[in-house]
Amino acid sequence: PAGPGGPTGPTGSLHVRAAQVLDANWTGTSTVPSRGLYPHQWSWDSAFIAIGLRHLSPLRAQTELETLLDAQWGDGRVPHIVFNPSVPLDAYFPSPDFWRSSTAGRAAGAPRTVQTSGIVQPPVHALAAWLVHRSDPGLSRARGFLARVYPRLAAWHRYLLHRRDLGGGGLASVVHPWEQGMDNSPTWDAPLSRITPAPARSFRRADLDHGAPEDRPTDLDYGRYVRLATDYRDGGYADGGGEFAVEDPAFNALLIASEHALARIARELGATGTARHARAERLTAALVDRLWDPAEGMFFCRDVYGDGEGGSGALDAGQRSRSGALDAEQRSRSGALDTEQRSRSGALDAGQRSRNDAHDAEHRSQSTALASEHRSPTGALIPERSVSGLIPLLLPTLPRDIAATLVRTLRGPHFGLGGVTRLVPSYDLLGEAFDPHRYWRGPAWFNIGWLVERGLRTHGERAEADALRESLLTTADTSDFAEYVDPYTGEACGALGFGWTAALTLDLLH
Ligand code: 9YW
Repeated sequence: PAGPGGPTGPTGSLHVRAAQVLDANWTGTSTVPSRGLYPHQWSWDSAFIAIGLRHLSPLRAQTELETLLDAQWGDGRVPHIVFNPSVPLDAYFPSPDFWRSSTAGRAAGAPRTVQTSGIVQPPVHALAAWLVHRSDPGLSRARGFLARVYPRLAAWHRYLLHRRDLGGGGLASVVHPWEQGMDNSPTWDAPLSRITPAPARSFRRADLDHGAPEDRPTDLDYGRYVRLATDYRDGGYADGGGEFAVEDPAFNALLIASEHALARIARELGATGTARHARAERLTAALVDRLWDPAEGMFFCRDVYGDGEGGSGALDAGQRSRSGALDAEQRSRSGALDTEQRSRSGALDAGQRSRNDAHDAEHRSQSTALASEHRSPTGALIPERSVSGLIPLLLPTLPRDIAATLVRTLRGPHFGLGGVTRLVPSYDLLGEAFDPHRYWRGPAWFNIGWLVERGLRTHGERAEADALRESLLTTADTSDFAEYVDPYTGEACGALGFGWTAALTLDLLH
């Protein structure tokens, strides 16, 4: 297949150039996000990269995910970075000697042979594993791919749903801004302001060797990131003792999408998957219950240790009136929900089948206990419009009126889709902290665009999805697969030849 306008650029089609980026970033067992800036394996990058790689080589895509899961900790966490031992320590900060996973993480079951970070990233992996399987089911079955990754993915979700339910309402919390993936989003400013920064001279920022300082997080941000990570490490990476805990809509929406994918995987392996689908539905209800703000027309983060009154409607009257009321006609517009696709069930031996059923039963009873024990909302919603609050559009079973409202918010003045912006900004165009070039404080990112495109398509917004797809492909092309871009102009920022930009370009071309 060719790019949007056929062959582009002197070196060939968009497809060929995207494949070249992925080849250049491939290490033999996984793909780096960027050769210069990020020379190791990153967790959610690998999931997005596998989604694109499956069109080039389903085997490489499977290997990408298996390499990451090989570094899983005994408590189920999948680390956000798996370090490449042949890369010099000073190439990236924080390096393995900062995280000290094999010693500080011993109680949490960190692997002994590979060095990793001790925090996590959004759980896109089961979704990626399912999509990778679907690209070549024959190869997947021959290699026993799903049978090998299923127990690991199940343990990963179990970790998030139990050890990370710090708010007690059934959702997973992140304990560091790096875990949510949008490092310096204005959403973190309030919860981070309570954290005493580590002194600037106590660490050296390797990121500034590769990126323009005005496009990157500030030194003060880094001081706080370092403090949070140091405290977590020094507590043996045990959960529940920290000062930062946030329930994030994108993180939880991806967990829900992955739980539905895990249900399909279970079914392919011969179990019913029903309990997992049901649990995903309960999580969707918790997401709406705890993070949806009907007056603002989007989801917000909940600061679990914040001192607001909690409940939805944490935004003040001024913020509310700036966003305007929804009119009835727009509210009633709703996209067609995709009928949930059930996977064909594959043949499995009886032993495997009963192990999977036992898994389902275990989850059913744990989730029921959770739902009945914890009900009251804790903390306060953070009144910052991050694109994270639109990502639940990805979920096919989101209530219709909520999906329709999210589409309206995307098109409205805060995100400008189909109007003033080329791509979806990471943060409110009208927000005081908006900066079109500074990392997650405004620029558009391709993984986010891909998720929004999928959400629009899922809810029947075909014309809007087609237009966004076209914009993503054109901008990936003209920006040389940039890490992120100015949402108005598409001007490239950060690293070029970025892994998930190339991978998701390939996926959109198919
Ligand atoms: C850093 C690798 C990672 C992404 C994150 C992004 C950035 C690392 O790069 O974090 O050093 O700031 O924010 O989402 O996974 O691409």
